[in-house]
Parts: sequence; C-alpha cells; structure tokens
Amino acid sequence: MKRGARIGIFAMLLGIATALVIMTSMAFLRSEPITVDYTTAQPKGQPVHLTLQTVSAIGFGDNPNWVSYLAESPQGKWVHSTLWDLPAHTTIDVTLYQYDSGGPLRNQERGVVQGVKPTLNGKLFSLIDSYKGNGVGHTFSIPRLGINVPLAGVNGNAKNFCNAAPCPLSDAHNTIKFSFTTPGPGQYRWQCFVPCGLGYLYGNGGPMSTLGYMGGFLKVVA
Ligand SMILES: [Cu+2]
Repeated sequence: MKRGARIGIFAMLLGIATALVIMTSMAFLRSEPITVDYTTAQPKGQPVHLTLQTVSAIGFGDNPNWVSYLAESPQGKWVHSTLWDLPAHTTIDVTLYQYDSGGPLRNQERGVVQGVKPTLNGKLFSLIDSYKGNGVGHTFSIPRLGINVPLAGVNGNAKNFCNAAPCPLSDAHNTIKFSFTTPGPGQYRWQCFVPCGLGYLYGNGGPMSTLGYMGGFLKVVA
C-alpha cells in the first residue's frame, strides 16, 4: 500500500475513534433524569401536590439495588426522577411515602425537623430520635430553604416490605406530609442527608452522588 493511502486510512480511523469518544462523552454528560413538569397542568395560584416515595431498591435500570426517590407525575405515573419543574411563590403540599427501613443517624442533628411542620402518619412531629423504633431511613432536605425532614424507617423485616419500585400502598410504609412555599425562580438543590449509599465510601457514593436517586433540583420557574 502506498504511503499516502496508509496515511489516509489512519486519518480516517483516527477521525472515527475521536468522534466515538466525543459522542460517548456527550451522552454521558447529557444523561440526567427527565424533569417532571408540575407547572403546565397546574391551575394558577393553587397548591401543587407533590407525591414522592422512597424505596430500599429501585429494582430496575442501571443500578437496581440502589436506594431511590420517585415522584408521581401530575398524570399519576411514578417517575424515576428527582428533577421537578415547580411554579414560583406557590404552596407545595408534599406527601411522602417512605418504604425503606432505617437506623441510628450518624449525625443526630438530621433527626431535627427544620423549616416545615410535618406529620408522620397523621401526627405532628418535630424530631425523630433515631435510636428508637426503626430509626431514620432518609431525609428530605432543601438546604437553601432551611428545610430538613427526617423520614422514619419502616420495619425491615415486615412481611410486606417493598423490594422494588414503585411500591404500592399495601406495602409497609410511613406517610409524611408537609407544605412549603417555593421562592422565586431558580434551581434549588434538594437531597437526602443520611449517608444511605451502602457499599460506597462513607455511604456517600452511588445513589447519594448520582442525580435521580437521593438528590436533585427544584427547578422553580416564574
Ligand atoms: Cu437517603
């Protein structure tokens, strides 16, 4: 083969390889959960009903064993996403079904409610002593809004313990309800502060550091 032809083939192969690397990187960078839209179908000025669940294992996808949050879309479908479009300056009525077990917190401060007045199975609470009962499974926290809600765990040995999402209400769960008001437009990080990424360094890897599982964003829009 002539030198020119060889250079040509080499250049072509190099081009293909470069394109593949760029495409793969872009796909990786772009990969994030879909955003659930709570604005379009929302009557203006009315409270948004945000229904969530926390599960011990998502049960499908790339990481079926990871703990996760899910959100119910306005159309009533459970979506594996932690990104939510919400209207600004609006009351958000949260109903959170907690299906995961819990345990003692490493940082007891996370057992203290901040910024909202939540109920646990219909009873107001301001603190969960994680050394009692089934401890704390996760938290729902929005640091910039000063909100922290500890989520009481369920009995991990319950016969109807849920092992894969979405969990039905017939499975063991705690119901936590609270309301908050969205601020002006912006992106507000929310996350769980229990290091619940079992098997990862200090429990803070895996589902704790991947969008779509134990944290996401309130995308507040005008
Ligand atoms: Cu968690």
